[in-house]
Amino acid sequence: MPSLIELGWDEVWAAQFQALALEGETPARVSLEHNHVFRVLSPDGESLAELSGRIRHEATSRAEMPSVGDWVAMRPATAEGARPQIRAILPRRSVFSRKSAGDETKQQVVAVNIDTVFLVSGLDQDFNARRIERYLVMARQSGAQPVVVLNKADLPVNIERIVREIDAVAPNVPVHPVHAKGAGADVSALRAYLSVGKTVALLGSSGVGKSTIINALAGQDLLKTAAVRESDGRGRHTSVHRHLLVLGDGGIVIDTPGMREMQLWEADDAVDEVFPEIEAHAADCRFRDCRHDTEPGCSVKAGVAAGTIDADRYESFIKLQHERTALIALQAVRSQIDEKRQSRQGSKAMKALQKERGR
Ligand SMILES: Nc1nc2c(ncn2[C@@H]2O[C@H](COP(=O)(O)OP(=O)(O)O)[C@@H](O)[C@H]2O)c(=O)[nH]1
Ligand SMILES: [Mg+2]
Ligand SMILES: [Zn+2]
Repeated sequence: MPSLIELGWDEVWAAQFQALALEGETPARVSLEHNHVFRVLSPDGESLAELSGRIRHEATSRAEMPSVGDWVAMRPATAEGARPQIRAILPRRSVFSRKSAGDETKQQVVAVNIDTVFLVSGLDQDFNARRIERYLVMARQSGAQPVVVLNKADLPVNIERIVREIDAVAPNVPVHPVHAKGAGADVSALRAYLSVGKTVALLGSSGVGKSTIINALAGQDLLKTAAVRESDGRGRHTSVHRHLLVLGDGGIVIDTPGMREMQLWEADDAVDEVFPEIEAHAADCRFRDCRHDTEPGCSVKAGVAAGTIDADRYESFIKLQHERTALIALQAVRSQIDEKRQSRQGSKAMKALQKERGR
């Protein structure tokens, strides 16, 4: 069984736990989520826990429920046979979110309390700079450190050229080509991110080899992997759940299923951070709040015209900025609807109470 330290526990978590937990509750980390039942890990082993009524009723959105990677205060199983129960969630240090797939304006939490995000691509697929930029914005926003991992380095491709291309779109981000499967497999470059208690989440399309990388790091087949369909080079969706695992040599990994849509949920300054060359020009724009779109006197557009800013990067920046602005508008509408619903519920409850009292 992993110790608390091996699960990522430290003095700060301990202090937060002290402040939140009641007597008899113990700390545990959520490793898998399955329709409101949660698999949690603690030094006592693995157990299935359910949510306390309070969390279920007070959470105003799915994002306020436990997610894979959360530290929780748990009431152990009782002698009477009641299941362990999650009573509180410790404040999250990092949150990787996306907008949930489809039309709804909802936050989907992908993983929390992660130190590093591996953005995994397969060298058998066309490398997509735009997708990497998008993932980088989301990773920066999460608060975790992004690392680009290029898997399947055994394939006959020009790795140096691809690494150069990535360096151009991901300045200041480490890039590691690795080889996870077959003779000569080597993922040792990734071990530096996996010291005891550190948590890494692996993200990327299905078929890029996320589960295979975890198996290689673990030195055993902990996770199922799937051959890529030859027809379209896409992976099959083997993993449907996010899954947190503790490695024998130290370190914690979170496997995620491939997600087709990766739309931003939040991106305060993250877009600017991923496009430092645009940020650098922005200081010279005529308007301080220039969006570098149609404003006159825009130094960024001048940079694009002069060729000092790459035109594709600029397009990508504008697209992500628009997505971000549209999202903020949608979120505002959403919260108005929620407020109305809550006040309606509130007034219903008030009427019921008045009726009760009047009797
Ligand atoms: N050639 C090669 N194939 C790999 C490598 N890593 C994984 N694969 C294969 O890629 C396919 C998808 O792997 P999987 O781990 O299931 O991908 P996931 O969907 O990202 O978890 C499987 O057939 C793996 O055997 C690698 O380094 N080289
Ligand atoms: Mg997988
Ligand atoms: Zn501008």
